[in-house]
Amino acid sequence: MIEVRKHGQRTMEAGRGGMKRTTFILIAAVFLAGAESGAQSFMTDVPGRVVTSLNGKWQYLVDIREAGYNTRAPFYKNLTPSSDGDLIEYKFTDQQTLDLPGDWNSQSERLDLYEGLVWYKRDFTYAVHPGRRLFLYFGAANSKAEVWLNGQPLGSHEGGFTPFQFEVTGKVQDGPNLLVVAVNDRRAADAIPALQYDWWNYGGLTGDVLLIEAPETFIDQARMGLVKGSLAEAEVSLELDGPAKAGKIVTVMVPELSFKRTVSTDAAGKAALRFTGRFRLWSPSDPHLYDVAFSTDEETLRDRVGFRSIEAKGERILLNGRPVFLRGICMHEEVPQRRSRANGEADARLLLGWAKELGCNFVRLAHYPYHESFPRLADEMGLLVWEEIPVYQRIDFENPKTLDVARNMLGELIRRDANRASVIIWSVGNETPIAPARTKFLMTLAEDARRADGTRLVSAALYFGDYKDSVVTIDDPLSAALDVVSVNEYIGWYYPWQGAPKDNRWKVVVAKPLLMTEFGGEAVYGNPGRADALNSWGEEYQAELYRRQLEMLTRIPSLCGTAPWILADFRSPVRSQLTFQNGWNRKGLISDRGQKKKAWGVMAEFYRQKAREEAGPGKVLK
Ligand code: GCB
Repeated sequence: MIEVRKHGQRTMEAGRGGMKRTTFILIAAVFLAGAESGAQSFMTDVPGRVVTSLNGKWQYLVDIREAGYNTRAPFYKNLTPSSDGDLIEYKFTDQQTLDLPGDWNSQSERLDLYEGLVWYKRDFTYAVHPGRRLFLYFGAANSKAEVWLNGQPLGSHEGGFTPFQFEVTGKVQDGPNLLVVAVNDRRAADAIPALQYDWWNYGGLTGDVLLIEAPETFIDQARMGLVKGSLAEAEVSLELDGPAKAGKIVTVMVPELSFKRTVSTDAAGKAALRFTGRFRLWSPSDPHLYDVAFSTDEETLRDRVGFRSIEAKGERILLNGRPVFLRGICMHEEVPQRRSRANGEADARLLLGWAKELGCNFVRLAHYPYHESFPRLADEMGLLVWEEIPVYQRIDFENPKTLDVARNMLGELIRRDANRASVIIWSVGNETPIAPARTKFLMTLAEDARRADGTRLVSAALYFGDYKDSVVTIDDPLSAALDVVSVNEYIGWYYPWQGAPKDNRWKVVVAKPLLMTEFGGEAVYGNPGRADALNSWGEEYQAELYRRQLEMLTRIPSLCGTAPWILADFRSPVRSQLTFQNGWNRKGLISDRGQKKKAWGVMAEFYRQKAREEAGPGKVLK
C-alpha cells in the first residue's frame, strides 16, 4: 500500500495484498487542517512543576510507505480485529519497543540508517484530579510529530529540537489512555535544517514526554535576571494562563537575598517588577545560583537562577562588566561511544565534563538546540553557552514557510532557556552563503532574538571570507545585525596555509568582538601520521594544525574567544573515506571511543595559560 501526500490530501494506492485501488480524501485531511496549528506554546521551567513522566518503553512500528495514515485502520486508533473476518494489518507489541527519551537509530540495527516515519504507541493509566489542568509536553521530536490521544488528533509540531505541548484537560481519561505519536525525520528542502548537513539525523522522540499538571490558572512563564547594563538591579516578568489570570497576586521570592514582593497581573495576565540587591554574580569561576520561587494562591513554581550581565563593547565581550576570553569548544549532542544522541542529564554531564577538563569556560552547542539539561547543567558547572538553531548552510531562504519554521524554533529556544545564566549568545545560523535573501532572513531572526530577549548577545557563525595573500577579509553584511562576529575557518585543512601562521592577518570590516567558532582538522586516534601531511590523517598533523592556528589567532587584536571544531569525533553521513573516516568526522579532540588525541593537549595548555592570565598573578585556579 503506497500513500502519496498531495496538498493536504492523501491518495492511497493498493499494493500487493492491500486494499482496492481507491482515491479519496482522508479523514486525516480534517485532522491535518487542525493539526498544523495544534501545538501550543509550552510552559517553561518544567523541572519546577508537577510532572508525570511518560518516558520509558514505547511500542513502535516502522512505516516506510506511510501506510499507517490509511482511513480504514489508521495506526493511531490501535485497532484489533473485531471479528474473524476483520483484517487489521498492523499490531503494536512489546516485542518491538524504543526507550524514551532516545533516538531510534541507536536502538535498533535495522533503524541505524533509517530516515522516515515511525509510529510510537504507549498506554498509560492516569488518575484525573478534578479542577486541575493537564498538558502533554514533548521535549523534542525529530523532526515532525503528529499526536493522537485516545484516537483523537491533538496536533502536530515541526522542528526537531524544541519543546511543544498540548492541553489535554478533559481529554485524558480517568483510567487507561492510548497515546500515539507519528514521528517523521525525512529531510526536506524547505525544512530547518534542509537536505545536507554534516551530522547524524537521529530520529524519534529524543526529548522527554511528560504530563504536566497545573492549577486552573497557572504561571506559564516566569523570567528573572539582571536588567541589561546593570549589576545591581534585577527584573522579573510573569505570564499567567487561565480564567483568573487578570488581577492575580503573585509573590516573588529570593530567600537568600531576603527578597519578597507581591505584584498583581494586568488584564492579559502579565506582570513585571524590578528590584535591587547585592548579587553574588554568576560566572564560570563562581557559578552561584539562587533558589527563587513564584507563588499564587494556587501554586508555587521554583527555579534556580544566576545573575550576571553580558555585553559587547567595542571589540570586547564583557561578563559582569569585565572583559572575558571565551575558552570554548564546539560539540554535537551525541555520545560517540554509544553512537547515539545524548539523552539528557547523565550524557550532558559526560560531554560538559569533558569541556571542563579541557579548561573551557564556554561551549558552543552546535548546530541545534540540545536537551534542556545541557544549559541547566552548564548553569551549575559554570560554563558559558552558545545556543544555535539549525539554519545550516543552504536552506530555502526565499521560502516564507521556512522562515516561519526558523522563527518559531528560535522563539521556542529562547522561551525555554531565558532563565539560564549560562546562555550568553543566541546564534541564528551557521555558514550561510552571502546573498540578499539569506541576509534578510537572518536579520529577521536577529531582530526576533533581540525582541524576545534584549539581555543576551546575538551572533551567527559566518563562512570564512576571502583569503588572499595571507590576508583573511571578513566582510559579511550580516555583521551589522550581530553583536559578535563569529567565523568558521579551516586554514590548514580545507584551505592550505598562505605563508607562515604569524604572517597571516585578519581584516574584519566591522569593529566588533571576534569569535573563532570553528577551526580544526581530522585525525584518527592512535595513528601518529606525519606532522607535515594532511592526508596521513594523523594526530601529529592535527596537533601541529592547532599549534599553527593558535600562533595566528592570538595575534588578532579583536579575538575574544576560540571554539575549535570539535570536542569528539561524530557520526557523519558525508565522510566516506573508508580507511580513516568510515562514516565519522574525525575532527574530534577525543576519539569515538573517548580517547584524547594529541591536539587535546595543545588546546588544554593554551586554555590553562589563558585562565592563568585571566586570574592574574598568584591566584589559585578552580
Ligand atoms: C563546518 C561546519 C560543521 C562541519 C565542519 C567540518 O564548517 O560548520 O558542521 O562538520 O565544518 O568538519 O567540515
